[in-house]
Amino acid sequence: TPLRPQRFVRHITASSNEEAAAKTAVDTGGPTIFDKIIAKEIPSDIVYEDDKVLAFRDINPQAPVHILIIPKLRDGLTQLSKAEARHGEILGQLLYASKIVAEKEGIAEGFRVVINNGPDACQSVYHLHLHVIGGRQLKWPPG
Ligand code: TR5
Repeated sequence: TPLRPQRFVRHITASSNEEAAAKTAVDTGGPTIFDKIIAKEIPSDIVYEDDKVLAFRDINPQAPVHILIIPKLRDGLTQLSKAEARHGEILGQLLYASKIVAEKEGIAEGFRVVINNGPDACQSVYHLHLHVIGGRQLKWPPG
């Protein structure tokens, strides 16, 4: 029998609702839920904010500390793979904000920063975001 393309095999083995949902999410370039969070039309638990970035607690935390850091201006950055040289500054600001957030949360000694890019990485919201995860012993490799 012919081999099935790996992509298909991975799609039918999605092991959680989140994974399955992420498989259906596509990068349309349209507005996302994060626009409403930035506009404060939807409440969020903000832990850090400056003129360029916003950090707030993930609604479905995967660890005692699970914070999302997003650029306030998406500027084409629906996902990391859309990054261009002009995004260098905001990318640096997001990464630097992860350190500030880790310190604020008391996890600077051990934390993880994750960016899920695209369906195969289970990205579900197409507005670039860093996950800052910690507060427990994290496993490696991630799933
Ligand atoms: O799967 P990716 O990497 O795209 O991460 C998206 C993250 O956004 C997930 O960890 C979700 O739990 C999180 N998320 C989704 C919503 C949401 C949120 N975090 C805070 N507040 C949220 N609201 C109000 N609505 C969401 N749909």
